[in-house]
Amino acid sequence: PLQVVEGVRIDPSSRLTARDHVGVQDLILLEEFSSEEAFLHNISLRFASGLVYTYIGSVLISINPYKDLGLYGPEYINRYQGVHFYELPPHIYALSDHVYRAMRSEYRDQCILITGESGAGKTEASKKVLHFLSNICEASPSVDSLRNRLIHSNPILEAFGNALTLCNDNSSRFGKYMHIQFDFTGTPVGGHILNFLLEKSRVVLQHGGERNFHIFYQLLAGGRESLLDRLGLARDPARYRYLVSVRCAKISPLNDVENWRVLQEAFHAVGFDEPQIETLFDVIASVIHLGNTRYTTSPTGYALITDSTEIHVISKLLDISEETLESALTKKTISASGEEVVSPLGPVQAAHARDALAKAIYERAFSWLVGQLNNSLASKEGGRHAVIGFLDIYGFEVFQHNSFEQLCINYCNEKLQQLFITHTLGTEQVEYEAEGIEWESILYFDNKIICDLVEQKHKGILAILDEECLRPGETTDLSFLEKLEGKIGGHPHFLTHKLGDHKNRREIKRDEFQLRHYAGEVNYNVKGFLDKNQDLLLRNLKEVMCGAGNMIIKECFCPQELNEKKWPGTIGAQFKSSLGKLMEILMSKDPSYVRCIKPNNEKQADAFDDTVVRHQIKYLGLVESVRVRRAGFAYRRKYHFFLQRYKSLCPETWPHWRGLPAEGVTKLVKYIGYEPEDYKMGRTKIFIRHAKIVFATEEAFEKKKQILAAKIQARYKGHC
Ligand code: AD9
Ligand code: MG
Repeated sequence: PLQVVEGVRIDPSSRLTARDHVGVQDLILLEEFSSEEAFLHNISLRFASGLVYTYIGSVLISINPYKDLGLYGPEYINRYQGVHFYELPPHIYALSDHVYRAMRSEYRDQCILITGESGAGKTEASKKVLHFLSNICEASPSVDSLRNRLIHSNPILEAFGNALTLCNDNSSRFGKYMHIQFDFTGTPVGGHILNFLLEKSRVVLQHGGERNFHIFYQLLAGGRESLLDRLGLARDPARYRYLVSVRCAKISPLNDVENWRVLQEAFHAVGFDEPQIETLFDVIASVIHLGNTRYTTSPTGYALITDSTEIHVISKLLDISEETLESALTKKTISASGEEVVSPLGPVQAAHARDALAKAIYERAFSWLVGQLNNSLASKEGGRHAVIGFLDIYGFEVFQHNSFEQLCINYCNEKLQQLFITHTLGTEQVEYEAEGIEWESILYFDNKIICDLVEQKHKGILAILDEECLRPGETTDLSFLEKLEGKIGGHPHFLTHKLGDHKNRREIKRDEFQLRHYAGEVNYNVKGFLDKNQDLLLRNLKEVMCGAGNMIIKECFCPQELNEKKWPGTIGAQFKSSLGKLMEILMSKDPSYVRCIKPNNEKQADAFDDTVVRHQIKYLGLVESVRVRRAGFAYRRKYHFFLQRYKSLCPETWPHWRGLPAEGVTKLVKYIGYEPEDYKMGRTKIFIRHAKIVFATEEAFEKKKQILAAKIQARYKGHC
């Protein structure tokens, strides 16, 4: 037992950590630490008691409860403020507070990386972080106003960037990195949002059982009669081709009317004015009408628009000429040797051009919206700010049919896993070295090999796709597949139908390739890859849009674009480059992790599917994370911090220690009874092997505080 002054004796085996008394709240404390079963058993036990949060050291594991646990009210925000990380049961607020304190104490940028598969709870977690951080300091008119704008930016982003998918009723279809800026007093002064690759193919096509972006349905369900009249829209989404997927029979569980109301409130809170909102809905309505623009085929085989009702409405909404729009939707202009040649489009090409326009309008309007939010959140104060960023991106996903979008999404998740590995498993070793501490290394799966497979220059899948897109002559999606087979056929994480060896693997169709991702095998259908990667919008359509009177369209399509010689690159190349920049941003900050886990695939409350969870534990590398922490030292503290906190436990260090902090810590831990094998002294920190020692010390500190408080009170009474 630890010997502590004034008769306080602590037994380190008393599991002081288990303050919520179900399983262990930090998985590092598991007896059978290396077993996946013990891990699973512990979190399922906790889940059954409504304890959805558990730590692995400073990493927070969060299991989606799929129900309201009443854990996030103002009383929780108060409770978790300024409290030491391990003193209360694990919570997303504890992590947020920890990050905030870390930012304040050293005024260093922090980031919180929230990862997990689709539906695991990332977006909800990011909202909790935002909520906590925007409520962290004393109310003042400027703080309240910023808080209001920060909180209300979410419903806007979700309405336009989220959709119902088979994995998640409110699935993020774009990546979001948001940061809050703080001044040197720790007061939030501004915010900024970076958005990544919106899944714009959804605007024109959704898979069975899925929906388009929420905003379309919210507008039809919640918009006032007069608004819909002005936009020329009817209430029933079934009338609009873009809003009803081929086999979409699912009744939405979402409350579109209520969400529309929340959205209107949000628009006003972030400072949109009425004309802006009206113009935005003109744009959204024009996309819906574009979807209903139908073509017939002329006797010569070209596309004709016979019913120009839709063209008429769109022209009015976007303030463009009806004739030019109709012409641009049925013909294309090619410049050849200084001359312009106009050629009519076939019906398939025309439909394609129309869909490309709808996608471009929606995507650019979305970016415009993010730009507006950023204007509203921008800090008015100059000077240096420290930031806390948090990343909420689309999670790893596998559907029956996976396309280019899933490849981008899953590649992005590979990159985040890579970051986690480097930071938590790799840096551990670096820190021990820097501090001069010996340790034994642990094996873990490093997914760099898969990141390389996708992104490597010249040899990676994206590079091969670009090459195929740029190769003159007849290239098709299938020729791309063949090229892949030829170039990366031997890669251990790549397989096609032709390459064989399908043992224990998902069946691969002839037009698919399979990647063995860190999180599982995914078959990608190559149909549409070339098109999606090139993302061509016919020049005439761009020209029409550049001439629009609608202010948002005007801002989204600028005439310079028509003259620009420099091509921005393929979608794949742009995505790779923006991910690269994101990684740089994240690497320049101190990271904290939230690993979200989905308890079942049915979006059900109170259902914990062992197989589903076990799979996630495995691929997230969680057991390895525990092992790494256990093999080394569970906890570490800078000497001065450790001494500052616990100095009252030793008469030699209390109330002041005048020597070097490391010497004070040595005196202190010897006095309270640490055994030599319990800890090691590094260059700047004390490393403590088992967390239970820290908790025992923490408990002793609590008791000591009580004793001291009682003494002070007694003295005070004596005086009276
Ligand atoms: V995706 O990759 O964007 O498709 P996410 O973001 O990981 O996914 P999301 O946060 O949207 O998942 O959570 C899915 C649903 O689970 C939410 O709409 C809630 O209904 C439910 N959820 C998630 N977290 C919580 C929670 N802490 N408490 C209650 C939750 N319900
Ligand atoms: Mg999400």
